[in-house]
Amino acid sequence: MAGPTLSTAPTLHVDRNLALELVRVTEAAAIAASKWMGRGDKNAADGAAVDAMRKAFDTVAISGTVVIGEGEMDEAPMLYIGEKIGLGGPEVDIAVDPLEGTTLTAKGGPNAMAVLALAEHGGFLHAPDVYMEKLAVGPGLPDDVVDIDEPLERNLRELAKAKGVTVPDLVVCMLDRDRHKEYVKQCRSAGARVMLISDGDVFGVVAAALPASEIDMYVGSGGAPEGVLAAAALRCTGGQMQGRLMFENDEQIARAREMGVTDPNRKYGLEEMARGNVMFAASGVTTGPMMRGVLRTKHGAITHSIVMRSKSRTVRYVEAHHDFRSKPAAFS
Ligand code: VTB
Ligand code: MG
Ligand code: MG
Repeated sequence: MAGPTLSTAPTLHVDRNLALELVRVTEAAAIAASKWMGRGDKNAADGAAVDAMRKAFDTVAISGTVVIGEGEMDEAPMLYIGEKIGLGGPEVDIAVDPLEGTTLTAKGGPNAMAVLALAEHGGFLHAPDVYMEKLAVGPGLPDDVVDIDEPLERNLRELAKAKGVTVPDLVVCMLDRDRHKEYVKQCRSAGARVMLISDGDVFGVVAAALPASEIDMYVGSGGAPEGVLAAAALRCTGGQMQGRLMFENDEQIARAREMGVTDPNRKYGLEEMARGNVMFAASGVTTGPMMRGVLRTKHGAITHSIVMRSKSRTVRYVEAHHDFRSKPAAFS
């Protein structure tokens, strides 16, 4: 069996009403993080989001196990890997990034969001906290139109052909990092346009699959946990994604093996990262092309979220007006 921890066939039916419950969780995290927007303290912003998300989960009717979380039990007091969360209900696995884009939040930059995904038990790749090399494109394209093992230039050519456009029409998004210099060079010399983002590749990957976004392809390395979260979203929107874990030393490989990764060089497809019925929810902390951030009002806040389910493939945008005078403290 090649894939890690994917041997249990997911059978549970996940209630669609859960989708709205999940949005309440990301809303709570986003509201909490938004208090720290632009205040230069990324750890405080992260802590506030984690705390709020953890409390909000207590009101959700699931028997959840965190499989992608804030770290190991001894380093993360809340939402640690293996933690049981929820009121009780269907057995599900949970992937969270309570504040995806802590630096973005601290600096008031775009696209910070509170993110989570849910799968039936065994549905998520148990990704360790290492980098993952990622490649993603949107829906409606021939299978394997791009491949992480092919040269970027060839992927761009094939993608343009499949979309009926030319390479200069394409926009490729990646994290603005020195390690991506070669990709930038290759994209530009092929004629494609490059969108460099300072942080937040869940946004980059998901945006590549959203019809209203100008991003045609996402490429490059970022967090593996973020890769699994983005894969959950792409299972709902349609789109293609490949990922490969990147290890810097034997210790990381040993740790990954403990988490069920049998082949450290494996190229993961979308279904190997997020399998069976999955749901994805995210709420904007700061405004970006995908979602607006939290707007604080006289007595509350307005939040903007996206929630989707793989089963129906419905993508919902939820604008919520919160009145803190009539809400428990955890949600304000
Ligand atoms: C990545 C990316 C995230 O942080 O983990 C990045 O996936 C950290 O990358 O979306 P570096 O080590 O290169 O700084 C984010 O951008 C934000 O959590
Ligand atoms: Mg985080
Ligand atoms: Mg993150």
